[in-house]
Amino acid sequence: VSCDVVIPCLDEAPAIPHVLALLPAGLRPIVVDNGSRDGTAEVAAALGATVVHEPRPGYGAAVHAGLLACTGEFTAVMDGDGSMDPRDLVRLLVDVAEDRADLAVGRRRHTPGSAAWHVRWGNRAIAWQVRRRLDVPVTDLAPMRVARRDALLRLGVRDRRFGYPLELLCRAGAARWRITEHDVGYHPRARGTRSKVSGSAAGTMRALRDFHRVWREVAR
Ligand SMILES: Nc1nc2c(ncn2[C@@H]2O[C@H](COP(=O)(O)OP(=O)(O)OP(=O)(O)O)[C@@H](O)[C@H]2O)c(=O)[nH]1
Ligand SMILES: [Mg+2]
Repeated sequence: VSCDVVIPCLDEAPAIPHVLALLPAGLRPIVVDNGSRDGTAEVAAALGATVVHEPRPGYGAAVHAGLLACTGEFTAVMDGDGSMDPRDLVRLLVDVAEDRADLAVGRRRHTPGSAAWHVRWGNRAIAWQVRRRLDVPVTDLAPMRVARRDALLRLGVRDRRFGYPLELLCRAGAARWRITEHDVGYHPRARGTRSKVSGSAAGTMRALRDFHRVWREVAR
């Protein structure tokens, strides 16, 4: 199977070597950077990753740019901050490659210090809404995921900020995709890196605003 791994990164230079080192053989890393000031792009390129530069800021913008750069049959997406283990992608990829799922997603199993209680609780509450309203069988917000590249392109997720994973789940549910969810490890982000989303009040507010916009559109 040919699979690209899109890794959105903003100032993750201290984390990226370990992430790339743990990537299972055969999976091709595509690091998407937009404006890192700590040399993330250079570090990733020196280690053999394809580096894509996206001018627009935002998690969704980075993920979308990475998807456009993918060439393999399958596309995986995971964070580059050291909180996730790329080896967990294998079980997800197998589900899609063996056609048991159209979308395989991770369900974070937190280790101490990986996320504050309000973040875990918030994610779970939103996932519960997705389950209830859209009948999508998930308990987390698809922090790590694998699908076929052409199917992802056709799905047409429009969010370019932090509502991207939520919109993806909503659209996949509406399209009646078969979705499987597997436990994946979740660890404290790498030392020397900084939280962009859930670790600060501003990041959390941004994410909540983006989630609300996605809900409004889904309701429509
Ligand atoms: N290219 C790019 N990557 C981003 C952007 N925002 C976040 N990321 C990356 O997306 C991933 C998730 O962001 P995090 O800051 O770890 O968000 P989080 O996991 O909710 O927050 P923590 O719990 O603090 O780790 C990381 O790999 C980030 O580097 C962005 O604007 N551009
Ligand atoms: Mg993180």
